[in-house]
Amino acid sequence: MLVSAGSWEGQRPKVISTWRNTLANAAAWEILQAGGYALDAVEAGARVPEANPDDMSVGYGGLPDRDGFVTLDASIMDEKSNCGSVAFVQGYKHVISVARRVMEKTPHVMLVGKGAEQFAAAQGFRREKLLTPQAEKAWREWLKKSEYKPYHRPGQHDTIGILALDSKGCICGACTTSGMAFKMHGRVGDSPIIGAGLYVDGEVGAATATGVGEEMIRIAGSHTVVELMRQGYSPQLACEEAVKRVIRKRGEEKAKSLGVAFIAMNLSGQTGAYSTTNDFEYTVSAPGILHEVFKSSSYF
Ligand code: SD4
Repeated sequence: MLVSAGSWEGQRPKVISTWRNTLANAAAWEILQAGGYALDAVEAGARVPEANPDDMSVGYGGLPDRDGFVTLDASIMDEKSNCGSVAFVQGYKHVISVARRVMEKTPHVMLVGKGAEQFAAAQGFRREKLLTPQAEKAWREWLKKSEYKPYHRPGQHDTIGILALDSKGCICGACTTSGMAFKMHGRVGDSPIIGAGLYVDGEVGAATATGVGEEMIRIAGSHTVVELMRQGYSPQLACEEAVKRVIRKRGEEKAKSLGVAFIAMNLSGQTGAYSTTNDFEYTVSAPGILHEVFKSSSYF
């Protein structure tokens, strides 16, 4: 694992994703290195953990809510600020692709719950059971104490947020998750909320988030990171300022137990990552540095 940026900074094409998402980066990279479009790259990347039953934070195999339902959230955004999102969706694992269809095939940005499921069915997506035996077992174990602590631990909540800059200079992003494990039924986090869990501005750059979504929503986190970059902050300093803003609002004591992390990339291909806690990792792919995992710097 590498700990700091190297000579690959500022190159393109480039992909950055939250956590140890090497296979997702590889899928995105395949498209980018063939000269493909960043939007196709982030969608392809996000679909990898969505299909992986061992990833218990995204798509198929995601941990359910406290009532035992797997409910998914996702969003996608392109360099022209077109965006689509779905929230509180049950029975469809590739919600990132449903979100892209919302963006491309409807006059809307966001569809939720039954309406989103109806739309997915009409678009030909296959309905399937998403609760795996492994996730059900974890839920039954949780039910014994039914203690809800919205803190994210490595390996337990690794929502994927993925940003790509293609060889033509287009920047796009995607974010997909099963949300906080054992959340209240109906709870929606930051991931499908444009500006909170994901934001892209083709003139500036992009940012995405992972962790306790309520905190990102409160400060419109990903939008904040992009606006700071617009004002001249580097992606790294922009991520740091957004995390510190959460900490200032919550106070250090409370913030210690809140996992909140941002990653960002600007149009020059410079990247940044920062977290409240010291367990956050992110994955970068660029010419000469394929799907490398980095440890993020952190406040605590
Ligand atoms: C949420 N931000 O639903 C997501 C959860 C997450 O890593 O990122 N977990 O609040």
